[in-house]
Amino acid sequence: MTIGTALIYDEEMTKYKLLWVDPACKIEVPERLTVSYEALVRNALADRCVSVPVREATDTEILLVHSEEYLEAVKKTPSMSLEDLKEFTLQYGDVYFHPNIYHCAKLAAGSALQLVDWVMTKRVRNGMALVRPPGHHSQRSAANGFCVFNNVAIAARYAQQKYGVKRVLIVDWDIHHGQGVQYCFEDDPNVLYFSWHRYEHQNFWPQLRESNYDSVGKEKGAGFNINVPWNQVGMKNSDYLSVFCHILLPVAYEFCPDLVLVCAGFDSAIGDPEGEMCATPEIFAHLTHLLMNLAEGKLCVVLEGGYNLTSLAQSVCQTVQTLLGDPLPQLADLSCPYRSALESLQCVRSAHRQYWSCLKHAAGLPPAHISTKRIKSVEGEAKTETGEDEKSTEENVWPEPPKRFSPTVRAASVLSDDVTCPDRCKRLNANQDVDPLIVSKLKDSFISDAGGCDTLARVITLVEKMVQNEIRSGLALVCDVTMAITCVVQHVTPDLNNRVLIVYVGNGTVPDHIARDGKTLVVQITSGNKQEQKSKYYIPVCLKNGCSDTSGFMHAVFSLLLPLGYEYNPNLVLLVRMPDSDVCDGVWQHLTGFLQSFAKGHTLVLLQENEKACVSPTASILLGDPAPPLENLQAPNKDDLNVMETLRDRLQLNWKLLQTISESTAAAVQQ
Ligand code: Q9C
Ligand code: ZN
Repeated sequence: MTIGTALIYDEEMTKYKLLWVDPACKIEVPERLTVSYEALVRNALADRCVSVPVREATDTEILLVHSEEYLEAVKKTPSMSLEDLKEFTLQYGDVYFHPNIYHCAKLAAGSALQLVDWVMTKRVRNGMALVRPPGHHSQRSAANGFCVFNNVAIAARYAQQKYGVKRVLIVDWDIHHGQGVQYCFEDDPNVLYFSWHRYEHQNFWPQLRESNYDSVGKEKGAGFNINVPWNQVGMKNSDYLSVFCHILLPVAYEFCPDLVLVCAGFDSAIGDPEGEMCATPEIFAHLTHLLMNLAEGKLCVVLEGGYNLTSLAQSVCQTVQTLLGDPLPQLADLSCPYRSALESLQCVRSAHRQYWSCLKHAAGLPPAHISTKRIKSVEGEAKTETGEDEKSTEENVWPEPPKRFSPTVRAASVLSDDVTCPDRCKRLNANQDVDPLIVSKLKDSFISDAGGCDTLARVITLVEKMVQNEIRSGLALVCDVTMAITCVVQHVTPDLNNRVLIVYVGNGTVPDHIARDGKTLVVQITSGNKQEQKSKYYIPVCLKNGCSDTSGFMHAVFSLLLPLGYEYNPNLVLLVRMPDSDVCDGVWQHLTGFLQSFAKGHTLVLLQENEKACVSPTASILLGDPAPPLENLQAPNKDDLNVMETLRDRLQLNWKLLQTISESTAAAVQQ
């Protein structure tokens, strides 16, 4: 089921460049593509992908987005003289033409279409296209911002037309606003466009009023255009993750796309001269992973910007490696999102609360002091275009992302022989695989019947192999979940560096001694009333209708569990399911998928013995198969929302990634 990842690249797209002096355009160089591709080859990633050939987009395809006049004008550029090209270029903003760029622009758009073809026909699960020129700034009748044809916009229309795809999600993580994409789909409720971008109160290119958070789409498309303006430079991993957890993911799951396209600009990464942000290349592994279970895994990533060649190449590798299914890198020391980021977050959530039921409960108004008017930058403080900011680039040194090692065994199970499970999941056998030392140790510590002890010994063996990085993730049916949790925690936490995230789904009592010292963080999603929180490290989320409530459950995952997990940064995740939990398979599968963001994918799923039916669906996710779409996410129950919001309010003092309004605003509201 886990089919491959496409990689589209052709050297031909390196064969155009800037032929005259233009400071605005000098960063868009052919090496952007060669360094990205060479890094994929060097890291043995290119070889693991399915190499898909490029093709030119046809006139008809280009005309899905662009005007005939514009296409005809661009068609003339290959035969133009240098002077004519310069002249032609002048009518557009921050773009250049070259005799070969028309050819490359057709290949770039065609690459995006090839990717859509291969994904839609299931020849691959997902993929990435490395293309030049980029696309997201180009408009119906205009080139702009290094872009000639709008590759991703064309791909979205093409998917709708050729494959009858209904809903397309476009995630634009480039640091510039893809205004071309916004204009194309502004009034279209079937294409949800999300973009975050450096904005600085309209002082950053392209300096458009309509890039602000209050441009939400028009007419029928109202609510389907989401702009997240960054009003300061220096945004970091936690700022990006916060926007994913508190805006994009809940909305994307409610939208329930049939296809996801990414405008993948890596100028949003550290070291980039345009973005001047501080997010590390590893963040793109996480952004990619968080999108990988939407649309049954149909994810097409298309290169846009990215101008620091080192940062770009590393970010591309992180993205492709994630598409291939390798374990995610840990994101250590996630700090509090910046106040400016929280202000933007709050503005976006309040602007969209009328359109999305997952945001209904968001604070009603943007903070009072935030104006949508342009704030003129102060003289002297303003960044000039004269290249005077070398300093900031120098300060940005970052370590090369560590190698992401993949254990040889992707998933293993501890099951009795009568329980069926996909063959790709390795069964840990009682006789061959268990260290007798573990068995005798267990017999000493726990009073238990011989059978139970044998299972526990296999579970501990499994955990040990996960710690040793021989196995990535595991699954076990045990007769006493509480006992199993205790054993596992006692086995791994004596190592002072180990932290275990325990996600406990359903009713039952988590042993008191476990959730106290910070070596474990317990998040329990349950029905009915749990007593007051015992410590910072025991967090009960009580849903009125229990875990059967899909919307409430997913809301808890996005607004609580993911931020908590990222901030806690565990080395092991224990996912526990009680028999009466009533959580539906689909929700369970998405939860299992999300948890693999943490602990380098080391997730151990513990199921109480009569939960045999969910063994296969769980194993399939651990093995990397995409989860089925969750259709029809309704508004979460009002009482549940209140419970979760109250919880978030209370916990955000300790857990900073839970915040959705800035502290200054919170203080102002309380006065
Ligand atoms: N320093 C893409 O990333 N403006 N295009 C440069 C401001 C043009 C970016 C001048 C930036 C275009 C695809
Ligand atoms: Zn860009």
